[in-house]
Amino acid sequence: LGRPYAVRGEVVRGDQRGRELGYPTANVPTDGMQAAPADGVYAGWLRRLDTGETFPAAISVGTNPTFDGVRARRVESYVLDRTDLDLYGVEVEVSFVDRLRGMTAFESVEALVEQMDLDVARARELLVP
Ligand code: FMN
Repeated sequence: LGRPYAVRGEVVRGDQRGRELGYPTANVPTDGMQAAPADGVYAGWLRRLDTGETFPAAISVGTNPTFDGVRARRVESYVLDRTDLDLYGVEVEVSFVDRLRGMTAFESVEALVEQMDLDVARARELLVP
Protein backbone atom coordinates (compact mmCIF):
# COMPACT_ATOMS: atom_id res chain seq x y z
CA LEU A 1 0.00 0.00 0.00
CA GLY A 2 2.99 2.29 0.39
CA ARG A 3 1.86 3.72 3.71
CA PRO A 4 0.09 2.45 6.85
CA TYR A 5 -3.66 1.89 6.70
CA ALA A 6 -5.60 4.65 8.48
CA VAL A 7 -9.13 5.46 9.62
CA ARG A 8 -10.56 8.92 10.14
CA GLY A 9 -13.34 10.16 12.33
CA GLU A 10 -14.50 12.43 15.11
CA VAL A 11 -13.55 11.43 18.66
CA VAL A 12 -16.66 10.49 20.67
CA ARG A 13 -17.23 9.87 24.35
CA GLY A 14 -16.56 6.24 25.34
CA ASP A 15 -17.67 4.50 28.51
CA GLN A 16 -15.36 6.77 30.56
CA ARG A 17 -13.68 3.67 31.94
CA GLY A 18 -10.26 4.19 30.41
CA ARG A 19 -9.41 6.97 32.83
CA GLU A 20 -9.95 4.59 35.79
CA LEU A 21 -7.77 1.97 34.12
CA GLY A 22 -4.98 4.53 33.80
CA TYR A 23 -5.24 4.53 30.00
CA PRO A 24 -7.77 7.07 28.74
CA THR A 25 -8.51 6.51 25.07
CA ALA A 26 -9.76 8.58 22.14
CA ASN A 27 -12.65 6.59 20.65
CA VAL A 28 -13.51 6.69 16.96
CA PRO A 29 -16.59 4.68 15.94
CA THR A 30 -16.31 2.54 12.82
CA ASP A 31 -19.14 2.92 10.36
CA GLY A 32 -20.06 1.21 7.12
CA MET A 33 -17.99 3.62 5.08
CA GLN A 34 -14.49 2.64 6.09
CA ALA A 35 -13.10 -0.71 7.19
CA ALA A 36 -11.14 -0.96 10.43
CA PRO A 37 -8.36 -3.56 10.61
CA ALA A 38 -9.11 -6.90 12.27
CA ASP A 39 -9.94 -6.77 15.99
CA GLY A 40 -6.78 -6.59 18.04
CA VAL A 41 -4.13 -4.28 19.46
CA TYR A 42 -1.81 -2.15 17.32
CA ALA A 43 1.01 0.38 17.58
CA GLY A 44 0.42 3.42 15.43
CA TRP A 45 -0.09 7.16 15.18
CA LEU A 46 -2.93 9.50 16.02
CA ARG A 47 -2.98 12.75 14.05
CA ARG A 48 -5.21 15.69 14.90
CA LEU A 49 -6.63 17.03 11.68
CA ASP A 50 -7.28 20.45 13.29
CA THR A 51 -3.69 21.18 14.37
CA GLY A 52 -1.73 18.57 12.39
CA GLU A 53 -0.03 17.31 15.57
CA THR A 54 0.90 13.61 15.52
CA PHE A 55 1.21 11.40 18.60
CA PRO A 56 2.46 7.82 19.12
CA ALA A 57 -0.35 5.55 20.34
CA ALA A 58 -1.35 2.06 21.49
CA ILE A 59 -4.57 1.26 19.64
CA SER A 60 -7.37 -1.20 20.39
CA VAL A 61 -9.87 -2.30 17.71
CA GLY A 62 -12.94 -4.21 18.87
CA THR A 63 -15.87 -4.27 21.27
CA ASN A 64 -14.00 -4.48 24.62
CA PRO A 65 -15.04 -8.11 25.32
CA THR A 66 -13.66 -7.97 28.88
CA PHE A 67 -16.67 -5.83 29.79
CA ASP A 68 -20.37 -6.64 29.47
CA GLY A 69 -22.75 -5.21 26.96
CA VAL A 70 -23.20 -5.34 23.24
CA ARG A 71 -21.37 -2.48 21.61
CA ALA A 72 -20.32 -1.30 18.23
CA ARG A 73 -16.73 -1.88 17.17
CA ARG A 74 -14.54 1.08 17.70
CA VAL A 75 -10.98 2.23 17.31
CA GLU A 76 -9.56 3.37 20.67
CA SER A 77 -6.22 5.15 20.87
CA TYR A 78 -4.21 5.65 24.04
CA VAL A 79 -1.75 8.44 23.27
CA LEU A 80 1.47 7.48 25.07
CA ASP A 81 2.04 9.44 28.29
CA ARG A 82 -0.77 11.92 27.50
CA THR A 83 -3.48 11.37 30.11
CA ASP A 84 -4.20 15.12 29.89
CA LEU A 85 -5.28 15.28 26.22
CA ASP A 86 -8.92 16.24 25.56
CA LEU A 87 -9.80 15.19 22.03
CA TYR A 88 -13.61 15.04 22.20
CA GLY A 89 -15.12 16.41 19.00
CA VAL A 90 -11.75 16.60 17.23
CA GLU A 91 -11.33 14.98 13.80
CA VAL A 92 -8.42 12.55 13.90
CA GLU A 93 -6.65 10.09 11.64
CA VAL A 94 -5.43 6.87 13.23
CA SER A 95 -2.82 4.91 11.29
CA PHE A 96 -1.84 1.34 12.06
CA VAL A 97 1.87 0.52 11.94
CA ASP A 98 2.31 -2.83 13.72
CA ARG A 99 -0.14 -5.45 14.95
CA LEU A 100 0.74 -6.49 18.54
CA ARG A 101 -1.86 -9.18 19.37
CA GLY A 102 -5.49 -10.27 19.08
CA MET A 103 -8.36 -8.93 21.19
CA THR A 104 -8.86 -10.90 24.43
CA ALA A 105 -11.71 -11.26 26.93
CA PHE A 106 -9.79 -11.12 30.21
CA GLU A 107 -10.93 -12.78 33.47
CA SER A 108 -10.33 -9.61 35.43
CA VAL A 109 -9.69 -5.91 35.00
CA GLU A 110 -6.28 -6.41 36.67
CA ALA A 111 -5.28 -8.93 34.00
CA LEU A 112 -6.37 -6.50 31.26
CA VAL A 113 -4.38 -3.62 32.76
CA GLU A 114 -1.29 -5.84 33.16
CA GLN A 115 -1.47 -6.70 29.46
CA MET A 116 -2.09 -3.04 28.53
CA ASP A 117 1.13 -2.13 30.41
CA LEU A 118 3.00 -4.57 28.13
CA ASP A 119 1.22 -3.29 24.99
CA VAL A 120 2.16 0.30 25.80
CA ALA A 121 5.80 -0.66 26.45
CA ARG A 122 5.94 -2.51 23.12
CA ALA A 123 4.29 0.37 21.23
CA ARG A 124 6.87 2.73 22.74
CA GLU A 125 9.75 0.50 21.57
CA LEU A 126 8.34 0.37 18.06
CA LEU A 127 7.41 4.04 17.64
CA VAL A 128 9.68 6.22 19.74
CA PRO A 129 13.36 6.11 18.82
N1 FMN B 1 -10.29 -4.44 25.91
C1 FMN B 1 -10.53 -5.77 26.02
O1 FMN B 1 -11.63 -6.17 26.38
N2 FMN B 1 -9.55 -6.69 25.73
C2 FMN B 1 -8.30 -6.33 25.34
O2 FMN B 1 -7.47 -7.20 25.05
C3 FMN B 1 -8.01 -4.91 25.25
N3 FMN B 1 -6.77 -4.49 24.93
C4 FMN B 1 -6.50 -3.14 24.90
C5 FMN B 1 -5.21 -2.70 24.63
C6 FMN B 1 -4.91 -1.34 24.59
C7 FMN B 1 -3.50 -0.91 24.32
C8 FMN B 1 -5.95 -0.39 24.81
C9 FMN B 1 -5.66 1.08 24.76
C10 FMN B 1 -7.23 -0.83 25.08
C11 FMN B 1 -7.53 -2.19 25.14
N4 FMN B 1 -8.82 -2.65 25.44
C12 FMN B 1 -9.07 -4.00 25.53
C13 FMN B 1 -9.94 -1.71 25.54
C14 FMN B 1 -10.26 -1.31 26.97
O3 FMN B 1 -11.18 -2.26 27.50
C15 FMN B 1 -10.91 0.08 26.91
O4 FMN B 1 -9.96 1.01 26.47
C16 FMN B 1 -11.43 0.50 28.25
O5 FMN B 1 -12.49 -0.35 28.63
C17 FMN B 1 -11.95 1.93 28.22
O6 FMN B 1 -13.03 2.07 27.37
P1 FMN B 1 -13.74 3.49 27.19
O7 FMN B 1 -12.80 4.38 26.41
O8 FMN B 1 -15.00 3.20 26.40
O9 FMN B 1 -13.99 4.04 28.55
